[in-house]
Amino acid sequence: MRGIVSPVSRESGPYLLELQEGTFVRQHRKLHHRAPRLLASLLLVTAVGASLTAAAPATAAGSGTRAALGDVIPAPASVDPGGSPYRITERTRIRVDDSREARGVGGYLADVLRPSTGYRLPVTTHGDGGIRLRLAKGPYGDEGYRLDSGRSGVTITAARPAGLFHGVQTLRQLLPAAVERDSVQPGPWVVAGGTIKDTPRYGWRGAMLDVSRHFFRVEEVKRYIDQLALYKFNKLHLHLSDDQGWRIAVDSWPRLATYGGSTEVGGGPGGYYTKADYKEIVRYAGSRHLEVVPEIDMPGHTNAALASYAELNCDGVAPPLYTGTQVGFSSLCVPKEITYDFVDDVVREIAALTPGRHLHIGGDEAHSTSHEDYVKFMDRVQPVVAKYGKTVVGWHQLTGATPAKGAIAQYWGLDGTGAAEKEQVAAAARNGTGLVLSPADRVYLDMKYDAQTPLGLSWAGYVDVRRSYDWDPGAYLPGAPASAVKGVEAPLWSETLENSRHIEYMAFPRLPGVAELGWSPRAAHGWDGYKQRLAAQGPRWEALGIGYYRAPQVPWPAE
Ligand code: TNX
Repeated sequence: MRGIVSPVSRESGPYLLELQEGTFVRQHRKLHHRAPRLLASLLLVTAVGASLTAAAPATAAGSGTRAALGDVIPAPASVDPGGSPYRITERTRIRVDDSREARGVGGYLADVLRPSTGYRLPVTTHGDGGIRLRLAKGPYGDEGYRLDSGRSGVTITAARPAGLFHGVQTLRQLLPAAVERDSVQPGPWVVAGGTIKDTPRYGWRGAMLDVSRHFFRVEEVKRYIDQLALYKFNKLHLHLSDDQGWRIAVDSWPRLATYGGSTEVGGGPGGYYTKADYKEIVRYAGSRHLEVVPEIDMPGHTNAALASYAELNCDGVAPPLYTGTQVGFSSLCVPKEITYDFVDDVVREIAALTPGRHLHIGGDEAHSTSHEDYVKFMDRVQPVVAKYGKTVVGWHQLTGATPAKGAIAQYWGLDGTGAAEKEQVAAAARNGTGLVLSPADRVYLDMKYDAQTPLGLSWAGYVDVRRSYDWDPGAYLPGAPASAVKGVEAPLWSETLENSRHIEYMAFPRLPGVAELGWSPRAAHGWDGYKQRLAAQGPRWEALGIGYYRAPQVPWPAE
């Protein structure tokens, strides 16, 4: 069994070891899941499962409840209920335009609906009525859609396939939770009547997964992607390198992955993505309309690289691999030319694997790099990202250097971060740097909910469900123009998290609140209404096998 080292174990108390090999008790084939790493762990799982699944028992509670038209997360921009509902029957067809992308969305919807309804639900370009997915010009933007529901059918109209896909997520939530199960359920499958017109507030609705501190296999990443898609996230930021592990194959520097990826926090076996694995993650994310944003954290957080290649160190001596949880002790060697050969090779290879526009270069907690060196480093590295056709994203410390034109800074300070640091970020924003907001004491999903939370950290304080939802990204940073805010992102750091079960316990129920902050208009914001809609998601997660934390702030339906 892998152990967790201090300071995490100290912080996490006696529960953590019990949860180490926690795995799914109930699994679900619609979401990809892991096989238990150790057979022996199964016995333990039964015991541990009791503590975590206590949060999500296998009940069909709420599965027959009918959703009102607006009972969706994120809240739609406009909801106009009325008219007859639509009922999906064994005769329903999924009608699509004759394009590969529309067929793709239709096929995805059929995969969601077929197992639980037991209906054939052919995806076809013919006929009338039924569920229609229609691409048409209109005021929908890149991601918006319109959903019309009435006696003869449900029509989702969008200008782009991503809009159809988001409309399908809305339709899914309008159906009873039991629709998410993988065996035939009784139904009926009724969608309330009326019209939804919906378009996102922000174009960046991200989630970050730290695959470095603990490695997550491709199937585990896909499972999280499916969960993100349900709430209309559109960016998956993968933190691919850190002190504890380098997780992506780089042909020109092969030891990064084979040696630098060979362990993780606590001394477990780690792992890395081959290029084929990474492409498969990118493809799968793309099929769910998410852009993968790869991060190679530099110049700090680089012990795994420094351990793999002695020549990257200023003193020419490779440090040992690191399996602890401290930060800020490593740095690439800024004065050495080979550093920039390394960066060029890595950025080139990762850019070539990445169809998305963005490449994240980290830049946080470079405590072992002098300010002067940090600025020099960023001045040399940002043009390399541009040279390979990508837009720079960096943690907000990048604003202490000179952000490249069009760069995006990801703010991870706290509400209480000092005015000077906030002003540095706001000034960059006034100068054209985009902002993605990830305030740690709001949306760091690795922060404990409260003192009893068995996983996670608490350096930014406890973050309960209301706290993670109840703030406004548009007005968060004083002095930053609202137009600079590109959106929000929920990071999930994995010092204490080892598997999908752990991810879900920390992400649910906070993750959907971040989705709503990123998607819904400010006018739709309100904790009292939100907590009701959130509570209604509980049975859906149970149907999907998502082991969530049954937070006391949320009025979950009785079991
Ligand atoms: C801060 S936020 C970090 C990470 C840690 C995280 C743990 C940021 C850019 N750096 O290195 O994993 O806190 O919560």
